Amino acid sequence: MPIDPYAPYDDNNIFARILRGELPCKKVYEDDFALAFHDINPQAPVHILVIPKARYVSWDDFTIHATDGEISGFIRAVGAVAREHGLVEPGYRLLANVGQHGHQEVPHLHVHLFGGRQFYAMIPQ
Ligand code: DGP
Repeated sequence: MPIDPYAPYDDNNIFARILRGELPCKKVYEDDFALAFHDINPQAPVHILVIPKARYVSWDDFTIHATDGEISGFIRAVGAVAREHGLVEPGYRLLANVGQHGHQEVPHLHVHLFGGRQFYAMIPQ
């Protein structure tokens, strides 16, 4: 079920539990601002989720309430993960689902990083 974009942050969401080390993940990157790990249900040869360490429900919440340091730290982390996986030259795709129409299922901001193959139509018809 897509999340309610107006709900307060849920400290028991699955990514909060991964951040606290209560649930495992296949970690590929970590710094002060972000954690990145393989998606449990990969949609491409490379499918990594990058999440901020701080408590933000969505891209909307993040871009309203995060500090400039948190925003720049998180966005730089996304770029670093792509570089570390050799995705810059062949290219890659970023996706952030937001709320009901975006079909966001986990209520902790995450950016999907897809790579390792050619992509075509941006939105399936
Ligand atoms: P979204 O629809 O944008 O909220 O995508 C949520 C993604 O999170 C989806 O691709 C599957 C992934 N996911 C859900 N639960 C887990 C988990 O426990 N571990 C990992 N690694 N990924 C998860």
